Amino acid sequence: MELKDLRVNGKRLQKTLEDMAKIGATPGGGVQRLTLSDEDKQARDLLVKWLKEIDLEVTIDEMGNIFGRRAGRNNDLPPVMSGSHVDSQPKGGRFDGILGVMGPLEVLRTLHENQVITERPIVIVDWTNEEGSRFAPAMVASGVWAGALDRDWAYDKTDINGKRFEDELIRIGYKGTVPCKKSPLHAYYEYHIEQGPMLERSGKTIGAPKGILCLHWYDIYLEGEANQVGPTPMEGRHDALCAAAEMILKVNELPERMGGNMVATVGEIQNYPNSRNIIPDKVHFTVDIRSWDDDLAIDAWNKVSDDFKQIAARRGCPLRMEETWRVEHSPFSEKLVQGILDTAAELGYSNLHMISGAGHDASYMNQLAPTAMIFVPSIGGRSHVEIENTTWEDCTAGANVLLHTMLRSANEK
Ligand code: HGY
Ligand code: MN
Ligand code: MN
Repeated sequence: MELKDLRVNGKRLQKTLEDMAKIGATPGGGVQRLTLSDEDKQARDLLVKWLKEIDLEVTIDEMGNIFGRRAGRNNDLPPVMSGSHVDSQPKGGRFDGILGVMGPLEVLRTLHENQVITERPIVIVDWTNEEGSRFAPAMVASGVWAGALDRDWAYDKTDINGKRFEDELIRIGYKGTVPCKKSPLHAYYEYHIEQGPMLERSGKTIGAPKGILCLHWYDIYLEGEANQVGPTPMEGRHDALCAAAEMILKVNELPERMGGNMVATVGEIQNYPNSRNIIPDKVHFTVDIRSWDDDLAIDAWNKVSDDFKQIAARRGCPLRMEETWRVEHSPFSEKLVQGILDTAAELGYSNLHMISGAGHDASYMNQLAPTAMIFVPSIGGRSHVEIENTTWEDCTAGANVLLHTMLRSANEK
């Protein structure tokens, strides 16, 4: 068969996604595969089994990143890499991340069964802790591999129950010995659901984002004064939750205040002692600011953190603010992005040049090598929810575009 006529096996891709969706399946039809949980381990074990079935050289590095390497004709050449993540949000969907690992797996299965040898080696990767939900920050393992984050700093991160990242990596048996260190790449492709409404609204099948917004994460801690809610007069209270409530609305108002081109969200909050008849005296909440304009995002933070200081002072609630993580906006390789649009058109798929509001490991790979992403529609634009869904036809379409863009890059001398 001529290379141009190669197509993935959509039914087989669907089966791998269905098999993976059984791991950590939730009653609402989604998945819970929190980073370094038993469910994450199960998915990793299944992935490793599948990688070995097609004779890939499997390695696991110090951050638990799983690599499957397929030899090319010239193995001295930097490889083409494609991957994403098997971990999920607490009540996540059946496509976020896992499609970007099952997609390249399907591509390599297709090359394997057709005895296609490429000029360059090809590497598939599962990046540990892309989500950053259990252990902040997100994309931590691709960040360490890229040299942007420190391994031991990541090892010491703890979850809400005080469990350390490194200890959990050891517990599930995925703290590898291979150094988590970048190596030359010819190109990096990440296949992913859009997680937003743009493709569906425009009636297009394939999205090619020009890049990813910057992501800035902060953690806010407030102290108040706990007391019995009945006898304590309203005036003179130091109610940490009311202070937080005022601050959270300031975050919500921020994008409009900054003139748009930004999103800002408080997604996580803990309130203590969290008893209906005690005035709250400790609150922690998170702030997530994203924009294509890094300076605008920083200016937004400077403005809203000043508001926080004023609110805290007025309410007598001491405030601690930490910058948890920043990754710059990532403009992808124009050559690779155009290659995705052209390949989609050649394969007969409608396509859209767009932007990614969701963060991906591609942000860090983009700092090392020409990088681009392939998106397929999220039904209703929904993601990070159990009803996250994409049609099998669109999953297959995206995998075909991935097949041919990877082939083109892997056959470049
Ligand atoms: O935060 C994100 O956009 C990604 O899900 N880590
Ligand atoms: Mn993802
Ligand atoms: Mn996600």
